[in-house]
Amino acid sequence: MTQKKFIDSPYVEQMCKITHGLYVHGWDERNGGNVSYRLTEEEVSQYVDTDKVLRNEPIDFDASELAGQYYLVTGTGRYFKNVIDNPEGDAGLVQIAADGHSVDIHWGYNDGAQPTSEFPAHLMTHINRQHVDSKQRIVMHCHPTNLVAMSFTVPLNEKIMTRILWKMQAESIVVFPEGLGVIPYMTPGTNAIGEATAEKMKDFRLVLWPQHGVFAAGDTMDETFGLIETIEKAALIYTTIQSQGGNILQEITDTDLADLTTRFGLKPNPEYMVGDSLVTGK
Ligand code: 2HA
Ligand code: ZN
Repeated sequence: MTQKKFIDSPYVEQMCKITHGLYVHGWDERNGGNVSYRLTEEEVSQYVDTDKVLRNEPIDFDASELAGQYYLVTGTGRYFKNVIDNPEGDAGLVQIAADGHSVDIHWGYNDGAQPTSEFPAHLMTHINRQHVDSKQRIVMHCHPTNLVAMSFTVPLNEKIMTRILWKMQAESIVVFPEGLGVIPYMTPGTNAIGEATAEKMKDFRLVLWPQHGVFAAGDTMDETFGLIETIEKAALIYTTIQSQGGNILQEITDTDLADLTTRFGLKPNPEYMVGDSLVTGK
């Protein structure tokens, strides 16, 4: 029996669709953005001979907690615009080696590419999200315009950011009841930004990288993309309000937020449920 080809698998198809979606939304210009998708041995072994390693690449931090796990990951320097036409060059299937300091490449990166420059932030996030919920399989980073713009005009404070975004549309608190985690501006592609992001990922599935972008985690590609779509829509409404003069006459009140948590059975961070009104500023 001929083995099914990994390039024809639903995992590569989903990666192509999502990277294309991120590109067409304008959230991943040029080589912006990166996505990683944890796959099980059972899923992978239907398509690739897991005993066969194409290449081994070092990683400069300890990922031994993830040893043996498989990840379909976008490549460093690659353009999301192009992944849909060239997934075997612009993405790869890697397995974390036993010592946690390198990855075995089983498929893809066929013109010499390597995993994303944000691989430390992805793997550190995967470690912490799996502690919270073993079903979490996706980490997604992109540059959503309006959310990034808010990181210039709104204090970098989790409660303030979260409450504004919750109040921009009824859907926000339903989709991200834990709110938005915020780290300081940090240099991308470093272990330090990876550690800061992963620390926030213990409590949040969305972490703002000020003046840069957002990190999101979830169970599926659709759910994780949906998180980003929802928070960016809230940020777009905020931008639009500012461009209409910024004079807010009415809002979703704290009582309305409480009613949403009751109606949808949410468990939001209680500290974010009460605070200043967007209308009166107090
Ligand atoms: O992969 O977005 O943060 C390119 C980036 C780095
Ligand atoms: Zn980025």
